[in-house]
Amino acid sequence: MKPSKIFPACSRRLRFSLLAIFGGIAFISRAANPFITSIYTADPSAHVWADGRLYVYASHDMDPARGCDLMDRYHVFSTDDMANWRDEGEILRASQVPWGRKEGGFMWAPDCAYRNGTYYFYFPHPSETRWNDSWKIGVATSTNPASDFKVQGYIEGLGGFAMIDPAVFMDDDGQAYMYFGGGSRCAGAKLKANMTEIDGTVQPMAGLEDFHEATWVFKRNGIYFLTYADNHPQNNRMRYATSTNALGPWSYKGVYLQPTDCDTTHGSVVRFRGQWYQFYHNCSISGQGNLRSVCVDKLDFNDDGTIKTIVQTKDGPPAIKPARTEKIDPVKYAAGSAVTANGAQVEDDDAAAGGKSVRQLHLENASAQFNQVGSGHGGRATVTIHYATADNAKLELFVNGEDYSLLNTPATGGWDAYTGQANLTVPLGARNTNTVRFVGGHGGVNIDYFTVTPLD
Ligand code: FUB
Repeated sequence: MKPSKIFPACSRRLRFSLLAIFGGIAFISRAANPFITSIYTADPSAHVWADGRLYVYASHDMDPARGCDLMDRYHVFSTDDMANWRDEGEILRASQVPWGRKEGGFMWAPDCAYRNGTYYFYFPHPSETRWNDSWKIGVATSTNPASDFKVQGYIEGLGGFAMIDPAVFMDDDGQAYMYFGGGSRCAGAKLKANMTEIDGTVQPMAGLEDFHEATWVFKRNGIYFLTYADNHPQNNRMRYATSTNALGPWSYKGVYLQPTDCDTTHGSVVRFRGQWYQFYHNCSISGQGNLRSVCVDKLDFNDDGTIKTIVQTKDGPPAIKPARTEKIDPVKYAAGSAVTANGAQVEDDDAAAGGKSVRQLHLENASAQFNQVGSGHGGRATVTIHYATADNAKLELFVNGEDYSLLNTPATGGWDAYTGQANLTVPLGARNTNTVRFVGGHGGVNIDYFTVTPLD
């Protein structure tokens, strides 16, 4: 593991502990923390957009991890009720950044802003092999909140050292501000109306105590709040400061998110239908500091306007309206149609809904491929695998030959207990031109069937 020069929290010796046993999730899931379990996600930046949904822009911890070096893509998740979360799919990966370092990786904590019909996605990424001194804040744009982003370039004139964790705050008067920083330095500046250039000078954010990284700014009752991660030994905490000016100076207020079980911490604060929420990450699924999972809990204020310490829960916040019925038209692909290889086999199985299951996926490189998958015009679709396992296992998902990373398939209680679900949203080609392949070798998993649910 490569040692980090400026972000020790990202490359500390990984702590190993027993994997937590957790329930599988479905495309439609009940609220729980972490609220995304099929893949590892971190650094959640939450926004409510005009369509009434709450969107979370997260980084993706690649499994297995090497510090935070291998993080090379972003996923977006959305909800309309704080209970049912939808994977909107991957929106950007390192190989799509023309000016990015040739080795990829290092797609760290992002943010997104909206102005005049365009969504601006900001992401920190190094431009050189010597990543530590070559950070840039890239900008990708789209007319959709969670798809079709194209890299436009990067914000010029910011320098390269410790330039991570961009956060963009849009003030009531339409003025946008960008904040960023790591390695004990936090800075902020106005953005021009084009959202891609700094307007004026970049200023240090004065008045913060023990700043480490993970800046976020929001406004309540005319007061600006700047939240950030501190340097608390072993496990960072979230602190905050307030100001009557978007660029400070700031008045330090204290710690409001105590350590999670993770060495890093990173959060965002958003108001959704009258309730404030704190998004953050922990390591409760993996027990590993660089395989993190996004969580959310309520954030409340005291009468004097200070933030109450966040209560970190396993259940998450309550749904804000009865869970709705998603408009879903899933297509089912049964185990019986799998083409197996390297020891995987389709076997008769009374416990499986389809009467057959794919087994022996514990063997290295054992795989089940499904051909002629898909229908309609293609686009984003959620692949949800239904499985049974006595192991805390994983399956590698390939779609049309592209590696979409390991999916967590945690224990369901037995080889016949087909209650497990894991999902990921991926791009599909038109009609039935797609292949979906599950590759094992990471613990045993019996596949009953998988579904494909179009999003676009
Ligand atoms: O996820 C990579 C880095 O870890 C982020 O940029 C930091 O804020 C910390 O969460």
